[in-house]
Amino acid sequence: MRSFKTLALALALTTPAGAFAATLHKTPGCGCCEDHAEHLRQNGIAVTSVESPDLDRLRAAHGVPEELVGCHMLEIDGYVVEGHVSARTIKRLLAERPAVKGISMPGMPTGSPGMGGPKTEPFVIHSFGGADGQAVYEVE
Ligand SMILES: [Cu+2]
Repeated sequence: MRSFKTLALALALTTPAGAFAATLHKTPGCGCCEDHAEHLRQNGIAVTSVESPDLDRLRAAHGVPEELVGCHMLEIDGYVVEGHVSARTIKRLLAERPAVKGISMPGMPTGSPGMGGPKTEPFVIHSFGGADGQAVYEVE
């Protein structure tokens, strides 16, 4: 099982552009949302961005906890990804396919993909909607 997971992860990290498709829901006019979409596209995730005026309702419908609300919401392959999470971490999620609803990096940390400026602190990515509720999925 472990070797299968390792293989799946290796495949996911080397999959050619366009192999993953995603919808990014953003507040109308959000610029850093679009910069994050561009980061994902450059890393092989085909993102369509959609302006969603009622993001709160959408998040509630997808079980995103209030404290884990990020900048924007991505739907990809049955998962929800909140905020400026890197393409690498998203590909890890899709390769490992944990039993959670999604992952999130709350807020808009400086230096994260799509956000300008230097990185000043570790990026903590949480998972939610799993059997254990919320957990730390990755620290980048
Ligand atoms: Cu943002």
